[in-house]
Amino acid sequence: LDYGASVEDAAAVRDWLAQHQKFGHFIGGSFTQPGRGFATSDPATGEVLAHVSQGGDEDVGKAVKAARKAQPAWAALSGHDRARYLYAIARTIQKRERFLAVLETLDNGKPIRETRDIDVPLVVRHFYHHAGWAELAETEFPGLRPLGVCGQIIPWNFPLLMLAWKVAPALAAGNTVVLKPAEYTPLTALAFAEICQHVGLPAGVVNIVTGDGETGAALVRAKTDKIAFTGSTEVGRAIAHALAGSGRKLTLELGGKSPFVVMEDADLDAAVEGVVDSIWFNQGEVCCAGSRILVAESVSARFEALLRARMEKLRVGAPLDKSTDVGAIVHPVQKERILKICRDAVAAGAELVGGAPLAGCFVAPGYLRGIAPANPGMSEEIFGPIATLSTFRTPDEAADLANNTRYGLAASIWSESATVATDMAARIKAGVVWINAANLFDAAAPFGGVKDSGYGREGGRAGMRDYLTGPEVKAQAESKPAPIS
Ligand code: TXE
Repeated sequence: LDYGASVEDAAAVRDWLAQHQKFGHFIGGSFTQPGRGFATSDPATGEVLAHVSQGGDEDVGKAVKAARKAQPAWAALSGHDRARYLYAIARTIQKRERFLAVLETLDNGKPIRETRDIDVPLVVRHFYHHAGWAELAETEFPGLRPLGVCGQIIPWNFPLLMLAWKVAPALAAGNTVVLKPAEYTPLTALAFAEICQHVGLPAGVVNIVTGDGETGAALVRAKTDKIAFTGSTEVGRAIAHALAGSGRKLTLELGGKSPFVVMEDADLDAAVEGVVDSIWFNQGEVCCAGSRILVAESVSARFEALLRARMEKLRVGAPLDKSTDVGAIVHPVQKERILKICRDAVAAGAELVGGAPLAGCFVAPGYLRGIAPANPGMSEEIFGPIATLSTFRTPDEAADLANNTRYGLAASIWSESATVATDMAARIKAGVVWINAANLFDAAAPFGGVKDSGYGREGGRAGMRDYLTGPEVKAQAESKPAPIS
């Protein structure tokens, strides 16, 4: 293996795992005794990494109680003092970034190049950015106050990053949290709990309860003031029903089937690189992946030839090897899900180019061509390294196809003309539209969906607003300069 992190980093992770072996929950500032639970494994090798505990109503209840107890004092700190903790967390993650990158790669299967250069740096950036918001919240949101205790449920595709997206703004706003990581990838959340201890974060401000969907359901039932959920549309819908009429705040970041629109005048080489960043990044396990490629018919043959040549160069393999482009699918269940959608699409007449199932938890990158609009492969989230490829004749048709989905999370448009690109952007119903780019994230830019992709925003001012409550503030509107006549 050509390690993307040093061999010492990998050894440090091995030592840490050997030291722990079994994890309890992190409640009120310390770890509980490990209880009945389950193993978490490296999907690339099947090796068991550690055992974690399965939280039930009682564990969740204790965590919520600890969070409730800690919240008034946390909210009473000056913004500056809360910022100091967030800066300390950011700095500590920065110091441990190689360790966290290896741990994430082992638990999730994603390539080390991505955890090292994308996931963990974005996590650090998120905590630094929200330390700034802790300083500013009082003056930027006059009259608003924290919600109280926030329950947060996160998925397995960007485990530490999703934790950061949820924990950083909640804490900056003066809330305390109970977070449940996904059952496939609990380890970086537990390493984060140690970081909270290391920086001396007051007990109960962050609590982490591990477990599966039942633990998530227990957290939804518990008396928190908000649930922030990222995951499947089905579970999101169930949570929305459970919370209806409760007066508790809810934000949902759900699935997507985002269009990747290549206009006639696009730079085709750049657009092909965009596809690599879009659907073959993170094995396609990305909620905002540009999974439906729509290309202008006049350039589609040239585009497809370039796409295929580029796809065949991608290296699928050992996630810790720094030359790997596509790592392991997170779990055999997810692999089977990907393969089934592809099998059904092919049975219904589509052609699968690439996309072969490989030994273990690996799937080769691929795309479905000649797929009918009504084929479930066109409407369901595949959540793997497989895109669909279809053509359009006119911009009107492109916009119709782009919007022909129950989702509205993201879109990516490729054109050398600013007018063409911005006209198309305005027609697509999605929370985020990238032009000549894909999968770009920043802590300052709000992220979130419309339609069945959910509601609420994470990141930036809008993300902070979703962790505060109180009368709507008119100050912003009032302070707008008068238009120049
Ligand atoms: O998601 P779940 P799964 C999509 C993607 C994927 C599919 C299934 O299409 O193929 O969902 O993935 C917790 N109450 N996304 O089954 O079950 C669960 O423990 C409360 C898109 O893994 O939604 C985990 O922590 N919580 C997505 C989290 O919800 C419950 C990322 C997500 O798991 C629960 C992941 C319940 N009843 C999957 N049941 C994205 N938007 O990025 C489960 N959970």
